[in-house]
Amino acid sequence: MKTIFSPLHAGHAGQMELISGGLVPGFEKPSRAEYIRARVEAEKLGPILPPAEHDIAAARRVHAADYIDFLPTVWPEWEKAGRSGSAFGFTWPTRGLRADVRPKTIDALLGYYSFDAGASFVAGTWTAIKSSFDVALTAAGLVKDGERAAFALCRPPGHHAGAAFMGGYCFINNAAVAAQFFRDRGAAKVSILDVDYHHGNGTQEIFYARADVQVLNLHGDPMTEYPFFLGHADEKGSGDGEGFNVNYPMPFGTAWDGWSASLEDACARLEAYRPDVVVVSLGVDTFEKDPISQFKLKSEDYPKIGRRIAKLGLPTLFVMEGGYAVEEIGINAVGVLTGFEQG
Ligand code: OKP
Ligand code: ZN
Repeated sequence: MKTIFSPLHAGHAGQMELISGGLVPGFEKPSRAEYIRARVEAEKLGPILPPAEHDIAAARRVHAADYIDFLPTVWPEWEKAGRSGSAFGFTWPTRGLRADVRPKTIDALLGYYSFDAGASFVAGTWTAIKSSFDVALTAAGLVKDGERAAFALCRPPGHHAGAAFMGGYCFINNAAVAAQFFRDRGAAKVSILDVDYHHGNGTQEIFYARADVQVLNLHGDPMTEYPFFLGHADEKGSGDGEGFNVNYPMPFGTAWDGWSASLEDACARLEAYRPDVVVVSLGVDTFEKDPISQFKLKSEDYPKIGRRIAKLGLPTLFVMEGGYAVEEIGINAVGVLTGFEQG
């Protein structure tokens, strides 16, 4: 399978994040993508190709136009305000506050367009976001044109980004953009299978009222795990979308037996839905040694995930999401892909 990769991700570097009472260098760092890229080469998965530039209009198909327009302005506005460091908000329009009035200063806007302080900007962030979007759409184009599968080596990731907000290292929801691209190019139905450790709240929100995109999410139970405020089993979709959103929250410590039972159920529902194409939000932070996660998958489990997905027998786009054990991130992510190729 072909991998689409852009070196422009590397400009999104040195951003800080809040965790456990302090400001620390972001876990979502450039070496993640470099380890994956190196493993794609070492395993001879297939050619690594650069993305073609795509019109940002494709992002507006799933995101609010004002949100997308805001993203490239963040760093210039931050600098204009005389700031350095990482640009992120610190005030959010939660219950009882006004989210219907768009404020004016950069601090206010950063809060207005985010749900946490987990997606911060540095000088190269917008260029990286755009390259990640281009990577997703270029890989989606390969699948649309008949390839059995393609790997979008996206960085930054996307599944926490909603229609009008960023958060959790995510800015543009690459998997959602790709799913919508398939719909716009003739696919009647698309399934998104999100195997990242964290609930893909953005993807769920974007497609929640829609029947044409099925969203299946395997993740740490939001009662105890980030993003905390979405991802429960009783969230099944609304209106036309009722029944087309399925959540599999699992407790801390979940290992292959429990996790693969959820995967099996998700795959059965996916098969019953009979989509034209599958988008896999591929996070490997389910790994036992992941520094910010609490599942117990082993490196030997990842090829089994790929083989099960291959058994669906559908055109498949893999979109990279999380995974923070950088030494093993390539082994695990590419393990899924080689398992798929063998399946
Ligand atoms: C992104 B993806 C506070 C700790 C919370 C957010 C995790 C985002 C994961 N900064 N960290 O789903 O892998
Ligand atoms: Zn994650």
